[in-house]
Amino acid sequence: MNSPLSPAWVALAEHQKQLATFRMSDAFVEDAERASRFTLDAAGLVLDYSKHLIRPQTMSLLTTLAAERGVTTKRDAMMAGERINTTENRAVLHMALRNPIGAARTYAVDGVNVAPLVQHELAHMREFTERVRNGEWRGYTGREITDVVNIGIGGSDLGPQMVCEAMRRLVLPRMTAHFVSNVDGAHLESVLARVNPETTLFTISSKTFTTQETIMNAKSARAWFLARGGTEADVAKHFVAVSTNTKAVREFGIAADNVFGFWDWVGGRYSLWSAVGLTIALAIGMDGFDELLAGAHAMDEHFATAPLEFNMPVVLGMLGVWYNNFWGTTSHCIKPYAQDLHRLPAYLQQLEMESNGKSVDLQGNALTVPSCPVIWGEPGTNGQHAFFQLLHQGTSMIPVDFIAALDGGPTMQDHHRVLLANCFAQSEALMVGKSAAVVRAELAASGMSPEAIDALTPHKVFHGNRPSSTILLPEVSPRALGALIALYEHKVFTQGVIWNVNSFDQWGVELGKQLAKKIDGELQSGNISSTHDGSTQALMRRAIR
Ligand code: G6Q
Repeated sequence: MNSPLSPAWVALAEHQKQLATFRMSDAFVEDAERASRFTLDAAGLVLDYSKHLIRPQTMSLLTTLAAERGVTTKRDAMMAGERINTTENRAVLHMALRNPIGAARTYAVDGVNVAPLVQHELAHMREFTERVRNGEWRGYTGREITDVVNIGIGGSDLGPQMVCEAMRRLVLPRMTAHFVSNVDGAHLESVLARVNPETTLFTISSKTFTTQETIMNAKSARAWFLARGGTEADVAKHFVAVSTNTKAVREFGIAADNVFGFWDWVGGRYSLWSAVGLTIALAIGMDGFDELLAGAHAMDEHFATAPLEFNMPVVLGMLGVWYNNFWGTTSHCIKPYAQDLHRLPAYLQQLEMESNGKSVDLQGNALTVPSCPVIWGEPGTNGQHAFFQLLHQGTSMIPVDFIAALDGGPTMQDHHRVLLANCFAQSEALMVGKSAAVVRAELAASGMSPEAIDALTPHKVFHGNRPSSTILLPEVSPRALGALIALYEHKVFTQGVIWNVNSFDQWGVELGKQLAKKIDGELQSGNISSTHDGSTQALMRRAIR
């Protein structure tokens, strides 16, 4: 199990060589069923993966690999509450957060069903968010809350922010959600400049409640509040916390009733479904939040039950492995053709790269094959006027996920048609390309001289045969978004199993934190330690004023 160079791995490497001259466009001509053969429907989403460098045999070989690596047994172990996050000795049960009351499946840790804990916290969230939204909960001068400022970073920021942006249309009209994550004071300052202390609620979201950035921003926000008329006694009306560390929250001065909890079996980047989603629920209401959970749950059930070959997250994961490990690609582009999903690439960067950006396997051995690629992207159509040049004509092949909603909402429907046209055109262009013969014919028809045609043709050729998936949502609704996020969560899990890494720890973020603490102490005291390298010492000297 340690070595990925199993029979299925070797067979895939062999198979890849046979595809050296494979052209996707030809495959569509040869196989009239190709589009439907390589399309899946699950939890309301559609995945078209026909524009990939695959034949049916590719998918069966990849499925054999996934099975051989234990995707099914490990999935079941995760869902059974086993402590699969071995380096932190934790279970991984974010699925339990979206398991509805009365569901056939139960999630338990150490034999204890976690549903009552989850339902209790959801009820607390409902009770609180309804009071804030209906105006019963008021600020210290008796005014309704109009602004929520989520202070958190990483997993306590990216998910809630991404969802709030995506659910723009559902946000309570009088409410604005703001997000402060960066320790750079500019972030907090720019948000505070837009809000009024009398009508602002701060949600301090931190699993550990020790994160430097969050605690510093929270303290500065409290100082701002106190300096603008609020008293210590008023803090309870304007500051609530989401954390597993109730002791630290109390020490910060937040009332026990205003603390929303979650559990160590919820990883930071998998936590938007917990009380970490409080800002989402404040913005769109608890019914909308429940819809988000329902969409994710539908995808969980699909992931838990569909055969590997027809399992949408597994297929997405296997395709990623196919390019990463057999075609040598090193990055993967996320292209939401939905402005409301503009934070999705950033969210997926964390989900994928923090989960699978590892170089040792679960047993601590160095990986012998590459793991997670670089995940990046921007919403379409903007990227088309920027980096798509490289996607179409650059020297590297970069697989793309196109994500679009079929219904763009009631307004500006002509915009939505043009948006979808661009989305579909890009995946087609990446695959079909444009041959030299076609370029020449076009240039000749424009009246260009033969010499000029010779000179220009190589620049206008698109080799094509570049892979992409297209994921369609019915609309950017909480339910569809829930399913989409869960799709990627389980994709990441699948890949983690195939690479045999722990997708649920993140030790790689520790060293920088340690050094920052040390350097900050030295910047404060002015005593720069000679244990730093010459470059760091010189940079520090420049920073001391
Ligand atoms: C996510 C990571 C990380 C974490 C932040 C914030 O999986 O663990 O992004 O969410 O470092 O941590 P706290 O919520 O503890 O402040």
